[in-house]
Parts: sequence; structure tokens; C-alpha cells
Amino acid sequence: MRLLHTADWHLGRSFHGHNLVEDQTHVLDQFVKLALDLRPDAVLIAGDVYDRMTPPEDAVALLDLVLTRLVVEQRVPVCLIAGNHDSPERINFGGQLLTKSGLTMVGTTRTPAAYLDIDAKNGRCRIHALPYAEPAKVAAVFATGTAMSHAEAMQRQLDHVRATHPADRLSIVVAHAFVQGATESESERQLCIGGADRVPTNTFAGIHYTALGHLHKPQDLADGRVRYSGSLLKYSVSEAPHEKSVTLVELGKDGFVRTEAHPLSPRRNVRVIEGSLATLLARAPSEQNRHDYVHATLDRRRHRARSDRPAARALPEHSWRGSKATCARSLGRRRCSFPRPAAAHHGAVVPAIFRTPREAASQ
Ligand SMILES: [Mn+2]
Repeated sequence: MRLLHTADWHLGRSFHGHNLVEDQTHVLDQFVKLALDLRPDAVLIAGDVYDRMTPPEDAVALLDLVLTRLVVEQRVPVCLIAGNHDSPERINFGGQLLTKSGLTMVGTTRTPAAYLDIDAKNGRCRIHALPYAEPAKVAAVFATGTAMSHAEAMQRQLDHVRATHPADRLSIVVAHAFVQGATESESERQLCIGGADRVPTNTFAGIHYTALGHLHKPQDLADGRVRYSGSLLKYSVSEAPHEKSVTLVELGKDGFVRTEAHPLSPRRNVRVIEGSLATLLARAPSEQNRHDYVHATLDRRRHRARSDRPAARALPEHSWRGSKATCARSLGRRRCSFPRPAAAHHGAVVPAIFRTPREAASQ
């Protein structure tokens, strides 16, 4: 059997003030084509499909389009759970109606847990859908009467899954959690303060494959049987070295065989560059991907050089988010004083910073 695992689409997100809907549309189009090529038996979307509880209209329209192309046009069953960014009740909307059409959307924790059975030519599996929930909600659903940690809440849900799972099917879990030992990025919202959100990897012991969402870097745990597919796009500068992808999972008769990452190629990449302003601008004419999101760390000493002044004036003012005032003030005094690299780290992310002075003047 083959499953296509993805997570953390964060539809509706912006990147330093830039709406990412076109970037998300671009990679989701690749994702839909990939699904058509790979012909998975099911698609798993492991939470944070939206960036916030009340997503903007274009994000809702984009999800509607993508799910329609998968479920209606390709007839591939989809199992989608809520992450910590999603509204559980809004993800639940239409759930019972849509399950009959091949779209299983689960927003809230329930017992018995929601699942989806797949009967393919080459195997049968049960996909258990465990949306993100605060431990207090899990405690309420299971009527434990005592407070729970994130680890205990997940353990409780997995105990339930193992107890109810039919022996003649492979077991798949879709969950949204922070698993111990995994690597975080700068764009995930903490589930709670101080690391108390960690869930041990062995919580998922005995499950043939666990499709995780939450952490934005694609990564394996438990030899690949527990895996984060990673986010759709790079949502922070810390993710510049990542290669974003979706995961194809192959299962044999007896269970997990292997995973394969299928890269997504972004419309605009996130890159980190470093050097003096003059050097960066000199590279501009030969720059291939000038519309990327570029994080520039400027070498301050060199920016004080007289030769940098004309180039600095040519930069659009909005290039200096967070330090615009400083920059504008300095330019007004006809003296170039740029933020220290440490300060630049927090704001100087701009598309198309590689404008030549001539280009900037013509706009
Ligand atoms: Mn996320």
C-alpha cells in the first residue's frame, strides 16, 4: 500500500508581511499532480492545515479546491486532522457528510476515536485520526477525572487505538504532537511552555506508521516508522536550509517498508545572504532567483563606506522592515548607518532585494 503524508500547510499565513497564498497555491498544485502520478491509496494531512482558527477567505477557497481535486477528480481518500493552529469545530464541519464522499476531516478528540478503513488491492489498513487537543480536553473525553500531561494524553489515545485496532489490518496513526528528540524550527507555536509538551517516541510502539504534523522540518523517528513530513513551505528564516517535501509511505503485507521524500519546489525560496551592501548589489545582475525571500545580514563596517551611499538610496524603503525608521533617518542626514547584523536578523526579509539602482529608480 502507498500513503501520501503531508502536514502543516498553514494556509492563510504571511511571511514578514507578505501574503503567501500564491506561494501555497503553487506548491499545492505540485502536490495534487504528485498525487496523480504516485496514485496513493490515501492522503494523510496531519494538522495545521490553516494558520489560524478563523482563516481568511482565500485560504478556505484554496483548501476547498485542493480537496476537491484529490477527492472528486482523483478519487483518492483523504484523512485530515486539526493541528494546534486549527479550530477543532470548524475542521469538524461537514465531517459526517463528507466521510461518505471519501473526505475524513476530524477536528475534535472523541472516543471511540475517528478512523478511516482503506481496502486496497494490495492491502488493508485502518487510519486512526487523532487531532491535536489540549490534555485537559483529552482528560474530559476519556473521563479520567485527573489532570494529564501531553505525554499521558497521547498515551491514553494510543492505548485506545491499540485496544480497538482489528488484527487483520495494518495500523496507521495520524497525529499532531511534539515527539521527544525531534528538531523544532522557529515557526512552530509552542504547545506549552518549558518542554512539557513532549511525547516519547515509544508512545507509538506497535503502530505500523505514524504520520505526524507540528514540527516543520521533515524528519524520521523510530527508523522512519514515526515521521514528520514537514511543512509545505519555509515559514521562518531558520528553515532556509530545509528541503520541503511530502512523504510517500510504502507498506507491505507485514507492515512498514520505507518512506520516500518527494521535494516541493517553491515559487519563491527563502535564502540567507551575507556581505556588504555593495557586494550584494553587485551580484544583482547575475542573480537567477531575484524574487526569492531574502534574509540579508549586512556587514556593518562596510556600510559606512562612502561608496555604498548611492546603492543604499536605491533600495526601496520597505526593504528595511523593523529598521526602516533608523535607515530613513540616517539617509535623511545623508549618512548611511545600517542596523547591526543582530538587528537585521529580526526584520530584513524582503523579496527582490536584488534590485539594481536603475531598476529601483524606474519603479
Ligand atoms: Mn505547524
